[in-house]
Formats: sequence, C-alpha cells, structure tokens
Amino acid sequence: MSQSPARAPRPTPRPTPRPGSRPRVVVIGAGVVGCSLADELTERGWSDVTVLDQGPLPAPGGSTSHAPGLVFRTSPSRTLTGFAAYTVEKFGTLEVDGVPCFQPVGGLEIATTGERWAELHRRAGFAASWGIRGELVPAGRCKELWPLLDERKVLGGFLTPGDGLVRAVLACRAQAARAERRGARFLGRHTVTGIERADGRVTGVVTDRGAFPADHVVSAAGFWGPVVGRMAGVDVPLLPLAHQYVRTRPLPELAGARAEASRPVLRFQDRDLYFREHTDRIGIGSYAHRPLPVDPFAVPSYDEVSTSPTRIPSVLPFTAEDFAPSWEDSRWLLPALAGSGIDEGFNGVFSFTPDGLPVIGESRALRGFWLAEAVWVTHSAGVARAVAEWMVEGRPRADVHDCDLARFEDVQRTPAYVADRGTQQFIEVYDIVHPLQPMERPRPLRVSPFHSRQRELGARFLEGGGWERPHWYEANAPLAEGLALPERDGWAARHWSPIAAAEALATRERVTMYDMTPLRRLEVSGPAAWAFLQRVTTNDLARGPGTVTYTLLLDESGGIRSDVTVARLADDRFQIGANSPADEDWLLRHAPEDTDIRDITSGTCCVAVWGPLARDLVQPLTRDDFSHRGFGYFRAKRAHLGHVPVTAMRLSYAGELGWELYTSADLGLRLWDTLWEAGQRHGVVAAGRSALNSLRLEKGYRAWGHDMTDEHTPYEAGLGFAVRMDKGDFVGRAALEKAGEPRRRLTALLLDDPADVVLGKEPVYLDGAPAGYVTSASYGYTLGRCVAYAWLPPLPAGTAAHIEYFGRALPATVAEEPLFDPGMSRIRR
Ligand code: FAD
Ligand code: THG
Repeated sequence: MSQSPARAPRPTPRPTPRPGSRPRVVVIGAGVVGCSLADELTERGWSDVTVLDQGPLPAPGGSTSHAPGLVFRTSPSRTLTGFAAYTVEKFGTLEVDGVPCFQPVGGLEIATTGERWAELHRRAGFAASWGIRGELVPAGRCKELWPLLDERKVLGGFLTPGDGLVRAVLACRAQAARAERRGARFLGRHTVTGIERADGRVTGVVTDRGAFPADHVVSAAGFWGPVVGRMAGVDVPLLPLAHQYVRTRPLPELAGARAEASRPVLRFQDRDLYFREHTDRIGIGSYAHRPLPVDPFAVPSYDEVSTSPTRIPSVLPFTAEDFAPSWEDSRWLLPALAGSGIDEGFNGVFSFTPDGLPVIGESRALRGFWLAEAVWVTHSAGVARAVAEWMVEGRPRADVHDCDLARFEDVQRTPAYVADRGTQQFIEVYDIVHPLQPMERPRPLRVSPFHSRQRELGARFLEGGGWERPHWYEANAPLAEGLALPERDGWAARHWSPIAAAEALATRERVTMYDMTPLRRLEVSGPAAWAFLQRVTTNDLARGPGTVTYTLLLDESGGIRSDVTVARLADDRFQIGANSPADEDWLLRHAPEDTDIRDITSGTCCVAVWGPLARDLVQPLTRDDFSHRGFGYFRAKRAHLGHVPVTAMRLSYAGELGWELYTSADLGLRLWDTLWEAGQRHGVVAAGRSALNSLRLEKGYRAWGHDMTDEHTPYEAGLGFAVRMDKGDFVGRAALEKAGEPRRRLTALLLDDPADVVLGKEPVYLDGAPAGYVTSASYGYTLGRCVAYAWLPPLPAGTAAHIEYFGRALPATVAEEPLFDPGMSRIRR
C-alpha cells in the first residue's frame, strides 16, 4: 500500500452518555464483519462489546457461513484494495487448532479475449499503483499453475501471489475468541427486533430475549441490513441477490490431492466464473445467470429453514437451469470436467449496492447507529478496522469516502434506484468497466432546466450523481474539423470526442457556456453562520458581503475533507459550492443549532459563461457593472440579465474570464436562451465536461475525491495558499502546526510524447520502480500534451518519470505549476 502518513488520531468528538466508563457497543451480526469488528474494537480498548446473532454460533447462517472465501485484492478502488490487503495480512496470522484462516495459494485471472488481455494489463496497473505484487504471465505459465486449463483457450494471465483463500467461519472463530478474551460477549439465537433511541441517539437494542442498552450499535447484518436499518429509521441502500456456487464430483486428475487447495484461485471473467479447489473437487462460482434478487424482509428465520433441504437462511435452492451455460463454459476452459458432473450446488445470497462498494459509517439522523454492510469476506478485516478507528478515534485513518454512507444522494436511496443499480452491479461484477461508463438505468433521472436545449445541440450525456451531464455537443462537430489531434487508442477514445478539444479551445479563444447545475450548492444562514464557517474552513472569511473565498474543510488531523467556495451573499447568509453529499453531512454534524444548512441544488441552476469574450457577452444584457473594476475576481453580486435575476460569481474552474450565473430552476431556460442569443455575435458555443476537465487540469485546479482526500494535508496537495494560520483557530489547525515537511506531493506531470494519453489511476515509475499513482489526467489541448497529476515523493521540475499504460511505459516529466497562465493575466482583467 502507498503509505499514509501517521496523523494524530483525533479524540472522539461524541460525548459518551456514561462519562468515565467504556462505551457499551452492540454489534448486530456475527458474520465475518461482526466478528472482525469485535476484535478490532476490543483491541482498541473498547471491551464492552456484545455481538448478537439470530442464528446459532459460530455459523449463524448468513453469507459468511458458506462463502468459498476467494480473495483477490486488486481493484480500481484504492480503498477496497487497502481493505483487502489488511484482510490478507491479518487473517494470515490467525489460526484455529492449528488450521490457518488464510491459505496464500495466490490468484490467477485469465484472459481468453484480446479485450480481457488488455484489461488484465490495466489491472496490473492498479496493482502496481496500490502496492500489490503481481505479474502478467503467458498462457504456458497459466497452464503450469493450473494444469487442468486448456492452454489453447488462454491468451495470458495476471498472477498475484499474495492472494488466496479465507476460511471465513474459522476467521470468525479466531477473532471471536480473541475478542472474548478481552471481554466481548457473543450471543447466538438473539434476534434483534428493535432499536431504542432518545434525543437522536441510540440507547440500545431490543431482542426476542431481552433488551441490551448500548451507546453504540453497529449493524453488521449483511444482506439483512435494510431490515435492521428500518428499525433505526435509516435507509440502507443495498439489494440482496443470489449467486450460484457448485462443487463438482471428485476428479481423477486430482486424485491423491491432500491439501484442501494448492493452486491459485482462478478467475475466468470473460464468462463470469471463478474456480477454486476443494481437495479433489472443483468449486465453481457464477455471476453469469439472470439476476435473482431477494427481498430481505421476506427471508425466513433460521429455525424455519433448518429442517428444509437448504438448511440456512442465506441459501436458496439450486436452480440447475440457470447454471447450465456456466457448466458448458467451465468444461470449455477445463476439459477434464467433461468426465465429471455437479455434485451439489446452491444459490447463495449476498449484498449489492448501487455502486458496488460497501456502506459504512454513522447515521447522522440517529447518532451512535453505525453501518458496516455490503462487505465481502475479502474486505472484511479492512472494513472492520476502519469502522473501529472511526468509532474509537473519530475517523478512519485511511480514506474511505467512496464507501461512506453519506455518499448517496436522496434519489440514490429510493428502493427503485437501489433495485435497478444493485441488479446492474451484479451483472457487471466481472465486466470491463470504463472509468467514464455511465449507468444505463434509471436514465434520465435528474436533468437541468437546459436539458431540452442541450438535446437540440446534440449533447452526449454521461451521468454523475444521477445528473445528465453533457460531455460534449455534436453541434460543435464542424469546429473540430481540421484540428490536428493525435490518434487515440480505442480505450482512451471511449466516451471522448475530438469535439471536446474544439470546445476547450473555444473557451480559451472566444466564449462558452457550461451547465454547472450539478455543482452542489448549500445555503448556510443564521446569526452564527459566519463564525461557524470561519471555524470549519481554512481560509480567512473576514470579508464583507459580495466576496467569494476558495477554502478547505479539514478534519481534526489536518486531512482535506473537501475544497469549497464560500460566497458571502449577506452578513449572515452564505452560498457554498461543494463537492459531494458528504460535505453537507460534515457541515451538519459540526453546525450549531441556530445555523440553517440547506441544499438548494435541486431548486436552482447554474450556467457558467467563460472565455475572453465573456464580458462582451454579459455586459450588454444588464445595467449592473460587470467591468473588472466594478466586478472583481472572486466577487459575487445580485444582478439582472435581461428578464432573469441572477446571483453572479466571478470565478472559473476553466481558468478564464467569466461568471457562474445562478438562478432559480423555473427561470433556467430563459437564462440559457438569453445568454445564447446574446452570444451569437461572439461565436458562443455550449461546452461540456470533457473540455472542462482538460481546462482545469491545465490550470492546476484539483478535484476532491480524485486528486486529494482526507489522507492528504493542504501542503501535500499544493493547497497551502488556501490556509490562513493567522486567522485564529479552525478545525485541523493544531494538526497542521505539527505537520512536518511533506513526504509526498501532488505533482504535475506532462507526458513527453504529444501522442500519449492516460486516464487516471495508472502507476508512475521513477528509475524503473513504482513510486506513486496518477490521480486525474486529461489531454491539455492548449498545451498540446497530456497532463497527469500524481502522488509522488517531492521532486524537482524536470525529473524524468514514466507512466505505465496498458503495459506500455510512457515517458513523462515533472512540470512547474501552474502549467497554464501562471501570471493569471487571463482571469484578472
Ligand atoms: P453475514 O455473514 O450475512 O452476517 C450477518 C449476520 O447478521 C447473519 O449471521 C445474520 O444471522 C445476522 N443478523 C441479521 N439480522 C439480524 C437480526 N435482526 N438480529 C440478529 N442477527 C441478525 N466474498 C468474498 O470475499 N469472496 C468470495 O469468494 C465470496 N464468495 C461468495 C459466494 C457465495 C455463494 C456468496 C453467497 C457470497 C460470497 N461472498 C464472497 C460474499 C461474502 O460471503 C459476504 O459478502 C460476507 O460473508 C458478508 O459478511 P457479513 O458479516 O457482512 O454478513
Ligand atoms: N465553482 C464553485 N464552487 C466549487 C467549484 C466550482 N466548489 C467545489 C469545487 N468547484 C472547488 N474547486 C475549485 C478549484 C479551484 C478554484 C475554484 C474551485 C479556483 N482557484 C483559483 C486558484 O487556485 O488560483 C483561485 C484561488 C483563490 O484565489 O483563492 O478558482 O467550480 N462555485
């Protein structure tokens, strides 16, 4: 793993109801997550832990009870890879009665198509980026590792020696025993039926065998999460689906095998299959069948099913017809199976979320109620450690924002959305997914008031946060004719068009309109609003109404929670330009009672007019002064543009002259049309996010969640200019005071060859050794080179590096920032 710097853990901010004593914790669920959590909590001194499960221990009948336990650590998500790496590290040290909980047999993913072979190169890149050892191996080596393979079908494989098999029930026992020695209790056959609360805080749980008072309750209920969530009044966005697993009859080829498994766990993603050994049999898991959703509210209890053939609640009867094509595919790859057959099979249930990631964190509506759900065995120990740190120290030490319960928009928590997206995640589990690939359903979900105009202009929409977001407009195709752009490879050309280059250049040369409606807007108001914002941000807000300030939200240990703009619209009213729903969550958790925080995104809209002719476009529409003197950089003003009252803010994520223009949603179309008409004589064009991403990277503007997270301090991220240590105290200040010289920096790289393009998350090598990873990247159309930002040790400009892209080493050079317009001559005029 890339090392995160040791930061001082922050003391838990929540008052425990019984001062002086250890918090009482109830964990619901004794699967691999609940058991791991009890171990992690008690290790941190929280020994008053009670783990309750409705089923009998140690195998109470959840997904853990039958998981075949394959662990592949490599993932596009750095967070998930970190969770898995810790699981392997931890379970590798555990055993029960001399039987190890982890078998380090290695992992092997094979390709049978050219597209998959390329994808394995990309996955090898993720592994290198996140610090996982792995190598691409030829078909012959795959055959050596798995002699049953038909070598002629295989193009090559990706071998990760540190992966392997977890004995999940054993890992539960080992961790439960350790937790019990530290004081934890594990009680089987206790069904939680209610969550008790007072004053917005959890106070305990009710079971069929009595009540258990608690200061913290963690739902580690696996796919029953929504059921427990409902008891607490918390929407848990996960969908349980059944997934097929079979064991073959003994194979003569494996006769005499003594170990339970000795060959790498095998993935055949081209047909949605995976394989492991069970001594002389093969276990086969399939995601190839139709989605089989399960209603968690209708799952029978342990006792109801204990006499049925399936015996445990998380197992449904095997539907052989669904497995038939997978059996054919398995025989195609492993011809020895022809002489065998399926001995037993089942449809096992586990959780899928709208984005395929776990759901962890504390509910804001019910403090002290935590979720640790939709977690694979693979990630279980890592998730448990993060949740334990969060509970005990106030925050996880590693970045977990992509797993945070607070990441979901309201529209992403409806049962219909969860069902659509959860099903799609099942279908896509092993698919090759492009970083820009939009969801297919439900679309369109959220549209801005300009949607009809955008469609008329041939907008190519991708999706983010449920919003339809134009990436470029086909109407601008003529502008792209004759542009000399390097040819792109098929992958980099996906969800991209040369039209984006034309839109970016139009922003630098003339004037363009961007739909910024999806940019999250919060209104913060009240008599204490200023003091509150001053305390939770890094920049000095001691400026009057009409000012806009770029600033950071830090956590107590100095990590960047977000970067936002704060517009002071009146003495006690502010508009925040934010990044994700987690920002609102963060502010609400810190705000005093009398400060009102409202998300106004949905009822409002925003068009940005950017480019050297922006003033020529806007000024004739209004009597308000839009001159440089009358409307300075990073200022805000109420104004009238034609018939439309707007809030105008002079700033630009594109790094050009211009304004963000906000109005209410009902007037949005009128605003768009007004600007469009006025812009005709200036050659205005609509421009999309593809162009904007390029422009912001040329200008060095960071994107939170990609370029920096709470693992990074402002100084490491190159955002020290937004921190005013002399402004008085603020959240994170004390930690920054102690921060030493940065040991790594967010570094701008320019690719040497103007024809090369990378997309993000690729490993960066210095002197041939992995040294960091790309956070975001785009071709810079003004610069004529690809710009890539990367986390690297501090390096002087001019240092040579290379970026690995699908196995190719692309030369790149550390560049001086900002790459474009360092004198700010284009913005401040
Ligand atoms: P569970 O093990 O389901 O535990 C939740 C517990 O909560 C249950 O024991 C349940 O009884 C209890 N509970 C629920 N409601 C209540 C209540 N009201 N009161 C008291 N107790 C309650 N993952 C991998 O990493 N690798 C694999 O190879 C793999 N293969 C899989 C194969 C199959 C066929 C299946 C079905 C899953 C597989 N998984 C795999 C996924 C993995 O099994 C699960 O994600 C994981 O076990 C979930 O662990 P958990 O502790 O969250 O949930
Ligand atoms: N517009 C508004 N709010 C936002 C964004 C936006 N909030 C979230 C996100 N985007 C914040 N990101 C940035 C990044 C850079 C700048 C603005 C928002 C920016 N920086 C200048 C610079 O770095 O030179 C100015 C900094 C300064 O003067 O302090 O403009 O797009 N409303």
